[in-house]
Amino acid sequence: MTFSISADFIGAQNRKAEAALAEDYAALGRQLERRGVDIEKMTARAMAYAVAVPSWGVGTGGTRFARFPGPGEPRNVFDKIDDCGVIHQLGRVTPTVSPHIPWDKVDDYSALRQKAASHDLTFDAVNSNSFQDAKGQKLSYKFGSLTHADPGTRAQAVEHNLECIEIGRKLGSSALTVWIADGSNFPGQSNLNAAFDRYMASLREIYDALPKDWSVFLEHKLYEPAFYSTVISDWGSSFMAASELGPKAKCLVDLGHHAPNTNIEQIVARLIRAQKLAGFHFNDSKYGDDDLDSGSVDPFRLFLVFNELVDAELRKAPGFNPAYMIDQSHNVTDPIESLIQSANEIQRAYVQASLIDRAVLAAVQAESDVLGGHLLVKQAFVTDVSPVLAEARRRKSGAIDPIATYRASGYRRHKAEERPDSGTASAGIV
Ligand code: PSV
Ligand code: MN
Ligand code: MN
Repeated sequence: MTFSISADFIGAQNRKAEAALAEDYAALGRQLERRGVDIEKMTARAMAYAVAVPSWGVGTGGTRFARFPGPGEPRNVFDKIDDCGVIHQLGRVTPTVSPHIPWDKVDDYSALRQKAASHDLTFDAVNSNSFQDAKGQKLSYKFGSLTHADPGTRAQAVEHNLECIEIGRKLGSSALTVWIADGSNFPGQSNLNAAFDRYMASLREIYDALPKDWSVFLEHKLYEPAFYSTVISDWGSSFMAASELGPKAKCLVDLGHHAPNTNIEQIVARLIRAQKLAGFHFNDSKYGDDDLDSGSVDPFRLFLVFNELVDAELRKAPGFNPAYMIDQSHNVTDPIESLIQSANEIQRAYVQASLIDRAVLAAVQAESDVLGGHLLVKQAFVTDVSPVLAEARRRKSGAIDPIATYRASGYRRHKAEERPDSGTASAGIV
């Protein structure tokens, strides 16, 4: 028997926090009422919101300098699912897991699906990986994968993506996320347009193999590991590719994959307008693709992204159905705590953006009331909706204070005993 956190334990922890929550919830309810906002509607929205956790996020990440594994790390994808189960059990906002192949390859996918179901989890978009050489792989991706100059290497990378679709079908997923590291490190190393043409030819093969109800998410990234040019470097390249491929291809926005100071929320708005927004890899950053915890450095930017998303949702923008996923590297924290906290911050941004009266905002904008518009947005951002998030968790049998409950449960200590050979999984060190 492996250790798990019982519903009784969560109930007992919640009882200690219930009275304070009721007080805070009532006070916030009165404040919102004065602003014409019904707190119950906000709580219902919080309860309906969901974001996927990355299977690779529950292992300790690292940098190219070092990795410092924590105790009781998941040893394989089954352990990872157990950890994802705890994140959802306590936080109640992460009912899906985004797998990464080959890191999560197993012999029996129906067993993996059952394992996930035992935690009330299902699978979200499958991430392919042609940015590393897998064990026993015939041809290397050192000089590229889907855009490699050698047709054999390209064919191998295409084949890998087709295998990811097959695995995804078995797991009940309906999307493939493709991020490639292909690019160049030296001017003259690669023909910029020829590389893009090869990308299109490879993606065409993958696109044509997609099952009827599937989508392919194209993930752009400005730089790294290619430091001179990257084939799918920006939303322009991604949009060009997705447009040429067809309606099943859309553009995935990883918040860390842009130049500093880029107006990401405007990119999001444009992609919504073009019906090409696939979804997100949420994380935070200060300098580059830092993969820091969502909302930890710049929660205002996260909120402004959600301002566009909620605007699109409420006006029922055509084709708007983004896949929300987290993509972070937890190098110095307990990954379970980081993911609980990050999902909470993402959900917070969603609820904060939901506070804005869209009709009033449109009216002040129409009058060019500059500060009026800004104040409406800012007022929503500075509203502490923590009681709404806690109440949403309580009503869904989660923990009022999920990180405190996790710590009190001793889950990590138990896993350290149960997983003596941990620290070995190849989980998210990119
Ligand atoms: C690349 O930086 C990336 O963000 C891609 O989404 C990968 O799938 C992910 O990291 C995990 O390595
Ligand atoms: Mn990503
Ligand atoms: Mn990244």
